[in-house]
Amino acid sequence: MLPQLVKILNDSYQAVKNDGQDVIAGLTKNPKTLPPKYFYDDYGSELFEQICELPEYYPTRTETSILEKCADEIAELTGSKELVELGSGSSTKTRLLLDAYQKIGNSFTYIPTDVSGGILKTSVLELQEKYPYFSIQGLLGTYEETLAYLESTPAPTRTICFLGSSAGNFSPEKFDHFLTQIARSLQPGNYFLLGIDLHKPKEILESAYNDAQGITAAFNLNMLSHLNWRFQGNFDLNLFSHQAIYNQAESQIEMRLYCQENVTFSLENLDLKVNFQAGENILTEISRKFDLGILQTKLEAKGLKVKKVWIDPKKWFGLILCQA
Ligand code: AVJ
Repeated sequence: MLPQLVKILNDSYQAVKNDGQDVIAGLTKNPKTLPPKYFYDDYGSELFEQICELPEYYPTRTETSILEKCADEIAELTGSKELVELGSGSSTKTRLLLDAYQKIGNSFTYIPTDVSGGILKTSVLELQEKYPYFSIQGLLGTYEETLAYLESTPAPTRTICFLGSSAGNFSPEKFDHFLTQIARSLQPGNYFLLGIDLHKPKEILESAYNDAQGITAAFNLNMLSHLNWRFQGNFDLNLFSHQAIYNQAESQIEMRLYCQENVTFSLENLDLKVNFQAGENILTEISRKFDLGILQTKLEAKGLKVKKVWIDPKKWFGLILCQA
């Protein structure tokens, strides 16, 4: 059923023995780290949907308010016949763009891509019903797999969108490499639409990542249960606790899981044993907050010409439209 609806770019989301090299690398480092993509098993994607609705979590509703104002203009400026979205999740905000492209009335293909098969399949079904004249083609895979695929399938009028400030998860070096891959996946005249979280007071940031209901804590802890099922692990979630702090010097939220005891866990499928000392932590996510000017210079240096920028009145969030 799934392969007919959603094209699977490889088998890395089955717990095969040679997978998870990034987990091994991260957990054998000091300090320990894990890649944020492991938040998003099906339950994690569900928790993220709940985060987007939290009163403290401003990014989703701020970006939505910007899209409500500029979606028509984006559709007109780009005139694209293909919209690819990286990390599409439920594609909720994207529907504003899809509505705008529908008004233009061209033949149109939407390609949502995600690492969570569950949410991707559900959204593709819903979208196909809501937009019967669009071709909807889900791609299940990581950013790297998706961008490699896009590079091999050029399109004359393509827009790639990357919303929600997920670009904040990359270190500056990884972001640089990511933008190179984006530029390679676009032909001259194609577009890149980037949603980006901007600098703001520490208190607002820290409460957005430490919500009162504890959903963000559950989302963070769920990474360990994801690793448990994917790699036959035995992490005891009761021994870990969530922390999110804003590192002002690096302009980034840092989310960690703190281990409370001296303990060893194993991930059988990876032949890995992981020792923790009481108080030791794993860095599970950085979420960088950007300066628009610096970011624009960076994009231009990658051959992505900034065509237009939209921001909300509080200057909390920005949408940047670039052309290759
Ligand atoms: C999906 C990466 C944009 O960094 O704000 C939300 C993930 N982590 N709450 C973010 C997240 C904790 C989110 N991104």
